Amino acid sequence: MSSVLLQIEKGIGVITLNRPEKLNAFNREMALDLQSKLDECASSPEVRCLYITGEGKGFSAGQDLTEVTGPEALGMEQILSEHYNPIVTSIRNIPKPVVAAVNGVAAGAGANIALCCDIVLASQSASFIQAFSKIGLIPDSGGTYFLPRLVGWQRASALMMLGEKLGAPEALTMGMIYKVFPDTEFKSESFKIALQLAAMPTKALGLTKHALNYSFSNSLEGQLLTENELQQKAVQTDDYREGVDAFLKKREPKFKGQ
Ligand code: LHQ
Repeated sequence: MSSVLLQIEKGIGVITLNRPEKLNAFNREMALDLQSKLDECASSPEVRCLYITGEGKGFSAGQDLTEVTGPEALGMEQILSEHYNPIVTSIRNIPKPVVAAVNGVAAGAGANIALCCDIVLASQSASFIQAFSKIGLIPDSGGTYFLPRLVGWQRASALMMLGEKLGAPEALTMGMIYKVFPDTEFKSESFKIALQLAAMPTKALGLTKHALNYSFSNSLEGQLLTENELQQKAVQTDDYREGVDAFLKKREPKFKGQ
């Protein structure tokens, strides 16, 4: 069985991290497998939204720590440059919405991969841990980039230094994630959001994501120029024409992602 599963259904690329006996901790095979599944979703015209979740009771416990010890251990540089950095870069650059459906514990790189997604949903019993400080590391996989932007400097700093487990409801209050659903309804409710996204104007969502990627590092003038440039692309899509036509005719739009 593959360590990452991909199923394409109803316009959604459902990616399932699949090492449940290790709480979906990342070994090299799983990291490379996730990269190739992300690439497949990026290039498939059938996929209009990605939905990343974990098999079993965890989302992901981050790096498989059995792979970083012993004579066969992979080097830190290799792990970051070949495993996590390409995953985070890919998620940010795929011009389609990516939902993280955090079904259980998300620790270390597992937490930060979830947090770099466009919409982060969690089950009531899920939790987030910046586990790095507990083993003498600094947060990686984009954690020092995304977390302060999501929750503010002070909270990010405390979460990263203390390495405390944060429950989903508290993560929601902090603005770290978008929504929390009861465990029993989590799968269906989170999937509903993915279905909604998959029926939307995909190109406009991809361009929105592109604009957001620059938002925290651009000046106002620069960001206005970026919006202007990206809106020129949005206005040329079939979905834009469909959206305006549907509004004027008081009917429901049928977006095709084109
Ligand atoms: C694991 C793991 C795991 C292996 C649970 N590895 N087996 C980048 C570059 C290079 C080096 C290092 O890392 C990085 C990035 C990172 O991600 S650093 C952070 C790495 N992750 C952690 O430090 C988290 C370690 N895990 C935990 O603290 C706990 O397992 C959490 C809090 C995630 C869950 O606790 P529990 O719900 O109590 O589950 P558990 O601890 O009983 O774990 C279940 C099994 O999964 C257990 O195996 P066993 O055979 O005893 O049943 C664990 O050993 C295994 N597991 N995390 N990262």
